[in-house]
Amino acid sequence: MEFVIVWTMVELLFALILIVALGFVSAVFFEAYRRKNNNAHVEAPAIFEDPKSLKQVRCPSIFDPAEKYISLIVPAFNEELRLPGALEETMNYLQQRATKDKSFSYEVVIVDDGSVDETKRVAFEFVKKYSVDNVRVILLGKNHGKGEAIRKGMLHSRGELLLMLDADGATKVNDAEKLENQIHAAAKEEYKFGDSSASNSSFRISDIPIAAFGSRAHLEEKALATRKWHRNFLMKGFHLVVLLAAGPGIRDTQCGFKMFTRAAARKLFTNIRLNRWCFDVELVYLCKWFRIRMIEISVNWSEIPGSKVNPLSILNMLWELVLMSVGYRTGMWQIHS
Ligand SMILES: Nc1nc2c(ncn2[C@@H]2O[C@H](COP(=O)(O)OP(=O)(O)O)[C@@H](O)[C@H]2O)c(=O)[nH]1
Ligand SMILES: [Mg+2]
Repeated sequence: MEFVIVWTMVELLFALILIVALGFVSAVFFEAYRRKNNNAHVEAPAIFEDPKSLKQVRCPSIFDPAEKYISLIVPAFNEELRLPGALEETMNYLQQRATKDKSFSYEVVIVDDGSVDETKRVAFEFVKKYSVDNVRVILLGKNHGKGEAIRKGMLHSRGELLLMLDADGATKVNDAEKLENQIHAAAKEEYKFGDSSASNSSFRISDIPIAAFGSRAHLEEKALATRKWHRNFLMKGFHLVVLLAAGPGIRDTQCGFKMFTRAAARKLFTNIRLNRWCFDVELVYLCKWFRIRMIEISVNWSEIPGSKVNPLSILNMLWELVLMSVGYRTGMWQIHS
């Protein structure tokens, strides 16, 4: 009799595991299918308003020709405390560069998706101070995630080069020059710029698809030595999953400091489907698919208190990576060029 009960328990457990696994697989396929046409995205128009005149400003599109040299896209969610300092520093840097070099033009696009603190007010204060031509705010209403905020910012910016950077100033903005220099060098190489037979006059950096990934991989050894073993274990595990999902090429996919040429951004951000923490991994996958040249460049990085990453984000990361693998590998997610 006891023997029978034991087996019944094992069977029950087995059935339960089977049900959970089946449920998970169905959920993945359902969600991947739902995102088939990128329709998980927010297609609300991005409307910019000049807080001084209260007039609406025409919303640019990534398909328009560039009007600025560089756009900085800053995702900001509940950043009333961290945004002001980092943004002030960024604006000082940009203004200094513009004073020195008359051909340097810029814009900062802050994307807030439903912050419940004073982020919106803080951001609009910067618009007032620096004018709507230089600082713009996109409000997405409700929270969609960092990836979605960046996607929206990229699709409505005007730069030849587009830089995404975190609102906490974890990477100092002057490292942008490192990325710019490497992009310029790679572009020249790609088009044999040094070759006198190439036509230099028609050369526009915005037309050459290149992605520069800021990287903290050079800090990894030190981090491994100082962090708790379980965090290192998690990190190694994450690297392995990323490798399986997107393949090799970029050691640090998750750094918040990345620069794209307009041509690259147009291809990448019209296709991207992940909207939270793992959109960076999808960027790597898409770069490879499009054969967009990727460069990984070491940048400075400081851990700023107040991170929005929590244990739930880790589950979300795994979920997004599974979604992506299923979406692309089953052919459900088509890439449009
Ligand atoms: N718009 C938007 N930004 C987000 C969201 N989650 C994170 N961010 C932004 O992403 C950047 C990096 O976030 P942070 O919490 O510092 O991540 P960590 O540095 O990886 O620990 C910051 O600018 C955040 O405001 C979100 O849901 N929406
Ligand atoms: Mg941070």
